[in-house]
Amino acid sequence: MLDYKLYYWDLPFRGNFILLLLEEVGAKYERHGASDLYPERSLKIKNPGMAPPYLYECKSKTYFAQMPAILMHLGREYDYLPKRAETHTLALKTILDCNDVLMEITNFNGMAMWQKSNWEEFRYSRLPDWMKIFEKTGLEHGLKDGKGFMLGSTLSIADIATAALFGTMVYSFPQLNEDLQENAPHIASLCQRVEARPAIKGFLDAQRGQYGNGYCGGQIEQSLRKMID
Ligand SMILES: N[C@@H](CCC(=O)N[C@@H](CS)C(=O)NCC(=O)O)C(=O)O
Repeated sequence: MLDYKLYYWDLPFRGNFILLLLEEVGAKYERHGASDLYPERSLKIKNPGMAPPYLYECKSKTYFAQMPAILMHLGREYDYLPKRAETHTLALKTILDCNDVLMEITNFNGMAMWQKSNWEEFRYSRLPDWMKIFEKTGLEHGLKDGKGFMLGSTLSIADIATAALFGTMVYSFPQLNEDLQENAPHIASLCQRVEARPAIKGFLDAQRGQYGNGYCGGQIEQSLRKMID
């Protein structure tokens, strides 16, 4: 029996946050193109949402939009949420931080293309600060040399989200690997450990084999590549 249908493009960007968790828990899911719902049907579904990703849950016959809400829902369903109030809240905060970084690296969803001056401000000021925020959070709550996780001794949705953010970023733009190693070495190693988990590795190998280093697509990815290359 099918558990979920994910509506998103064949790009990792926001989709991988959900896909890595679905793979990790062994959920049965189908992938559908974003255009099956977006934009025409997005107002007509139960629990309408503005933009992909959308997750359809078969057992409740409901749709969920907003990547952080989808991850929180799956985290609760599969017991990947920290139990304590502080770390539970930090799990949501980590996912929201990830979504802010996605927004910033795409210059607010491609609202305008990157120019050298604002790109450099982002790459050498905002991005390192974001990396340090993840590093400090991890070190304060459970991340150690080669072991431990963002919010304790067990894997949670915060680790999945962190790997979906920075693992994907440095795979798509290897030039940023040095930035991550310098500002957040424990996060770099966490991403590698999460990406090496068997179900996740199988998925990523297949995705990367098929789609290469594609990131968010569109003109904004071209603009990003122009800045980084
Ligand atoms: N806050 C939403 C943002 C969704 C979003 O911006 N999706 C992008 C693709 S990753 C999109 O299709 N945007 C087009 C639009 O907003 O109409 C989330 O986290 O899911």
